[in-house]
Amino acid sequence: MNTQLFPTPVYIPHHITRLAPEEQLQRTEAFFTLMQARRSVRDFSPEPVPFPVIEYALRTAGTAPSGANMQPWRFIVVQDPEVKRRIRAAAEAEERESYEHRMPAAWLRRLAALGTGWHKPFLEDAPYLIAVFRVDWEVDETGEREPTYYAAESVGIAVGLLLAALHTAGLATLTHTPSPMRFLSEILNRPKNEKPFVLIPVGYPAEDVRVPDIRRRALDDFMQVV
Ligand code: IYR
Repeated sequence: MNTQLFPTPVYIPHHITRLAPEEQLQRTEAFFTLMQARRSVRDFSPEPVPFPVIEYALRTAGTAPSGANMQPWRFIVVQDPEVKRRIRAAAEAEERESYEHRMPAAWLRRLAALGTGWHKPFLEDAPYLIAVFRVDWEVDETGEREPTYYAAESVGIAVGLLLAALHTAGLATLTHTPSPMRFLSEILNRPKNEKPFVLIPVGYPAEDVRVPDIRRRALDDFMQVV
């Protein structure tokens, strides 16, 4: 029988600055304007990026809410050119197979408008690749597996905060999901309880970068008030 006592919660005060409605509107509007300018970028400059900026953006990612506060994320920052080269080679091999054999026509038709393909030079050009892993279980003191909860949702929220923080710093990102991503676990020596979630090149956009002319849904299209 498990005789372990359940911990009692410890509460502390929490303060948030109360804003006047005009100030609230002004700030949310300003944040929207900033985020509206974010685009997924597929052409990166090799120009270096200050590492402390990456660290602060990752601290921000780590503020995300998570199931049972288990913070089921790991972020591996890749800057070693040789590791980037291996990641690119493995990603391109999988992506080539996907584009040429695995992806159904409907999917390829969707991607055609974005101009994507299996060549992934950004995996070597970008100064940093942030490989995000989802922790599916932890191992407790007795060696027992303890599951995490809502891991995908938690990591997804953390990645959203990360993209916003990097964009705030004037950096470009791509949420890249080469499929399957098992090679990332091998190349980066990750333990079995971590699953690759997404691979994020980070850097400055290449000079004269162009992005697909896509539209965002209007608010009325994705919000309903009942
Ligand atoms: N992972 C591939 C294909 C791809 C899939 C989706 I969904 C995209 O929005 C974009 C690309 C690639 O990175 O090219």
